[in-house]
Amino acid sequence: MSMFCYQCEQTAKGTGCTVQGVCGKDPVTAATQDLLIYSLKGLATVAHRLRALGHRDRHVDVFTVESLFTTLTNVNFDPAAIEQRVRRAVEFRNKLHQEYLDACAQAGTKPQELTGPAAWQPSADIQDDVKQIIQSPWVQKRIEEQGPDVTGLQELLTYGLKGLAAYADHAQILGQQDDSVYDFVYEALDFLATNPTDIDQLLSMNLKCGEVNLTVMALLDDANTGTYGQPEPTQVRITAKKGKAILVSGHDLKDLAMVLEQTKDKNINVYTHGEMLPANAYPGLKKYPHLIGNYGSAWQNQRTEFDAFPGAILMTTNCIQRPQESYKNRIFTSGVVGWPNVEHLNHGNFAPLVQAALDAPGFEADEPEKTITIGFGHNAVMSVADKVIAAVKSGDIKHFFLVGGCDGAKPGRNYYTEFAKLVPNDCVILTLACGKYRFNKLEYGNIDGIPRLLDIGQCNDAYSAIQIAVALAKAFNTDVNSLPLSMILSWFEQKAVVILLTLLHLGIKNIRIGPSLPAFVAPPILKVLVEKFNLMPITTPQEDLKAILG
Ligand code: SF4
Ligand code: SF3
Repeated sequence: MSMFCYQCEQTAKGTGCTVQGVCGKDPVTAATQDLLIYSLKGLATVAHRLRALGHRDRHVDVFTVESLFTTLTNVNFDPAAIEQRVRRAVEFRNKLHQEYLDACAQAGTKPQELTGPAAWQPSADIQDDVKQIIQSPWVQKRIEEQGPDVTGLQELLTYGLKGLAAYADHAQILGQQDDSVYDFVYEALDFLATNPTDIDQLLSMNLKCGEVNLTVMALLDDANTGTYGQPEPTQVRITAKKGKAILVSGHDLKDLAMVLEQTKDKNINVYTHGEMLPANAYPGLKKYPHLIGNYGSAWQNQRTEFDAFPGAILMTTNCIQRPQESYKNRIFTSGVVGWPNVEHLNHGNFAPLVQAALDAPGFEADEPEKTITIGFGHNAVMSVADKVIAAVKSGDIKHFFLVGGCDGAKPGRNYYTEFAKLVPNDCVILTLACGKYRFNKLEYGNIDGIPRLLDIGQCNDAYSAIQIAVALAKAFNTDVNSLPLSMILSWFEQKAVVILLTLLHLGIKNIRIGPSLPAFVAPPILKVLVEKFNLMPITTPQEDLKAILG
């Protein structure tokens, strides 16, 4: 075995990637990521204690959150960039440690002696540490030594933190931060640094992660809507127009805004891809006439779609895949994303992207116009709440299905297409995240003028879905679990993990999850989740619909 990673849904054989990641992650990158997580635990151990003495450091906070995000599936495959973060984590830890000693001296208290990751010193050449991990991967070692249940719960928390960090980073980029969020990130990493084995404690820390993530999602909602306005129902073109072209993928709205600004008088058309589709519904982004619409579909189709795209491509966040030679020179990364030898654009300077678009041929002709409707965030749905409530009361709407989450390459994900097709005509489908590409170009019609498919937005907009559910519950004087609403979720990476933790923290029951269960949730832990929350794996669309609608 040269690596061990089981953090995402496509993990090899449903148990763990041990030779090479299915995502393309190699053993060196995997081991360097393990080292980064370890060094962040050390940094957090010190930061957590220092914060208790009233000392905070925003620079370190942002670094910690960005570093966690870096290790999320399909974000950064560049071991050199990750190694640099390991060094900086140790530097920051040492700096904070000195501040901790000074603060203790000032307060007249005895500093705690720090051990484990907080005392770890990297080898002169970090590659020596990396080689050791490759010989004996740490997560695998913990599974062998303390069992899959405890290790799985520790990793569930680690992955929850990665997801939370991704959302916190997005919010922070647009100026929304909260000390309580950083406090929790350090508290949880410090907790993990002690190698906790108590199942109840681990479960409750996981639910706390879900709770804090709700705060993060609210911050992100404020950040997005405060900067670009409330998304509004919008017809988005999904076919190309003649001309030079740039494709922006991932989740980072600010990067897209900067690209739009820097191309506005360049005669270049800008398209969204994957999770960037919902950007077309924001007033502050759709005001640019050269934001043409969306091109392509979800992340796992990018190697074909980017190959066919006759322009330049920007990958702002997950999910990047190994670029093909055919477009390696016209794809760029930004933010925490990285791929060896792919040009990384820093500090909002997208000039190389613009130049690559001008050098590429562009689309030769307009494709026939086709559109889909998006933009049903909580504000838009709430504005027609009276209509929705009346339709439910009159029996015109019988049930709501939230069919949302990640997409991926597994054939089992056809379930979601089939499910959406089979949903009866008197039911409404709410959707979000990239899994919607499985069914968002089908015709659904409407009920009393309410579209039967309501696209809430990115996975980053899960807060909107929660707000809509809570508002419906309030309108019907009941709780979310008693609504005619079923959640059918698809997961792939760690952002979906933390959203699930948030839903569980909110006490939401009867969630169906697929296409397969996480490898890191061992059977005894699954049993607890089933007993407490009636969490269910998906079966077949027919059976699940029958079970829900009777
Ligand atoms: Fe495997 Fe997923 Fe880990 Fe990649 S991120 S190595 S595919 S488990
Ligand atoms: Fe998709 Fe990667 Fe998760 Fe934002 S882009 S949902 S998988």
